[in-house]
Formats: sequence, C-alpha cells, structure tokens
Amino acid sequence: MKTRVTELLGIQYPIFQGGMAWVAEYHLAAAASEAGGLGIIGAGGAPAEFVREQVRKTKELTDKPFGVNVMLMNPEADAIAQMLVEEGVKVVTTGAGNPGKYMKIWKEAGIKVIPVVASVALAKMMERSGVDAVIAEGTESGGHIGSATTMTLVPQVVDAVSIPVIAAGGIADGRGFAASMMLGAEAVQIGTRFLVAKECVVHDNYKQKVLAAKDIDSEVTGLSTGHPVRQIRNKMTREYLKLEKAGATLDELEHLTLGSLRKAVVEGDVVDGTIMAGQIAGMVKKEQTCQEIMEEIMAEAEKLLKI
Ligand code: TUI
Repeated sequence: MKTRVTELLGIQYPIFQGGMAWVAEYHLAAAASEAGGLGIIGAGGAPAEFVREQVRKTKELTDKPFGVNVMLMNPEADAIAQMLVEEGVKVVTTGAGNPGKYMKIWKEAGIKVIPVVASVALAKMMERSGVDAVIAEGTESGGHIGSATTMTLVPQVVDAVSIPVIAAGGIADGRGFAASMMLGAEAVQIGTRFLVAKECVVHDNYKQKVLAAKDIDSEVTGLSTGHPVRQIRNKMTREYLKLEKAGATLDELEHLTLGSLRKAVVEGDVVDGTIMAGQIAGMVKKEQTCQEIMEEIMAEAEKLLKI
C-alpha cells in the first residue's frame, strides 16, 4: 500500500510504532522497522547520551528507516536535538510540545520532521514552520494526551493542512487502520498493541496488565495540572485522583508520579507504578511479533478497503 507517507520515508507499510517513553527502546524500534513499518525509539525523559546509544544499537540491527521521538518536556531536549543531527537520524517525531526551535537544524540536516499535534491550530503552525507531516493524536491514546478524539481531530486536521496526516489514538487493528484512511489519514501510529509485542522489553507484569485490561480500565490523571496522562487504573491512579480531587498542590502530585513510569516498565511494579496505555487496550489480547502485528493489520485493512 502506497501513500505519501510510505513514499516520504521509504517504508513498506504506513504504520508507525509509537515512540513510547522507557518502552520503545532499540529492540522494539528495530523489529518494527524490520517488519516493514517505521520503528521509533522513544527518548522520553532519558539523557542524550543514552538515546545516542539507542540510535547506534538500532542501526546495528536494521538497515531500514527508523525514527526517534523527542519528548519536548525532557530537560535534555536541546542536547537530544543536536545529537540526532550528529548521528544522522533521518526521521524525528516530537511530542508534548512545540518543536519550532529545532526546525532550522533538523531541516538543514535533511531530517524528516513529524510532530504530534493535538489541535488544528498547532497542525497549521507546524505546517507553516516546514514540517513534513503531522501525527494527529486523539485522547484515546496512552500517556500524555490532548482532549480531542481521534474521530474528530483527524478529519479536521486533514482539512486544515496539505501535508500528510498520520492518525493516532485508539488504533490497534485493520478496522482502525481502514477507518483512519477513510478520515483522510495516510498512515497510522500504534502504541498499545506494540507494548505487548514479543520484541518489546517492557516488564511482563506491565504486559499482563495491558492484556487483561477491559474497555473502560484507563483513567486520566493530571487534568488539573495541565499534564493529563492516560494510564491503566491501579493503586497509583486511585491515590492520585483522590489527592487531585482534594486539591493537592502540583508539588505533591509530581512527587507521587516521580519515576513512576520507570517503576512499572523496568521494575514491574504495577501497583505503585504508572501503566500508560490507550483505551484500545481492551482489544489487545495477545502477544505477537512485530511482523505478525503488521501483517495482520495490513491484511485486515486491505480486505476492508478492497485494495
Ligand atoms: O507525548 C505524548 N505522549 C506521552 S509523552 C510521555 S512521557 C511523560 N511522562 C510522565 C509524565 C508526562 C509525560 C508519555 N506519553 N504524545 C504526544 C502528544 N503531544 N500528545 C499531546 C501532545 C501535545 C499537546 C499539546 C503536543 C503539543 C501540544 O501543544 C504544545 C504547544 O506548545 O502548543
């Protein structure tokens, strides 16, 4: 299947593996790229030198295109932006902010820049600043989210810009892929289903929570702090929401979540840790290789779209 996105990036399938913080390290990114999609390393809150190693290790495992996601709230975002140029990374996605200040160095280096946007206004601003495509991410996604749904955001962004749009949030199978194409997207980004990929090194306790999750098992914490985060309900979300309702200060809330994603992903603490996952987790029921996931989605979608 060819779209402007497969042509732009030189990939076989218009499927991005979401650059999830702590989760999307080099094994997953290389496997997703080897399977024909776009594998993405999630820089999350990691230091620049750690991400540099991830880039080098990915290159050892695959010759195919891959990307790096820069989480713009990372205090080392400036150093990461520079490192990506030095390492010759070809595709950069960004999240949780406006990447405008890096556009000059990235475009001069020939990098394809694809920011996540959660509104039409930011999509238009990004197009004017010279990005190559945008990822329109709905509130169904896991992690840091905006408020618009994928169903409403994607067609409005498609109408507002002329660059390609990648749909994200709530997509995990061929039906979600086909629906995204109907909304005008030219690729999809998928996170939650890749969380349980065989090549994904997230702790098994985390995988089991995603596999067991039902449709309404996620909560959004941080609506009052301006940093809403979707995650699977557990002791952590119950405590957080109770504190939030009681009017806790930003400091108290931040203290509770400090290092909590790492705790769940690396240590497997799914009680006090943060289990970020999207609303589609209820449909994600089996662990498969990236190759199996990509091929299953494309086969289903091609049948539906009658390609
Ligand atoms: O970035 C994400 N998802 C994430 S980042 C993350 S790491 C983290 N860890 C702990 C606490 C908080 C975050 C986990 N999940 N998705 C992309 C995304 N970007 N979603 C929404 C946005 C967004 C929102 C507003 C992008 C830009 C924006 O406007 C910024 C502006 O300055 O106009």
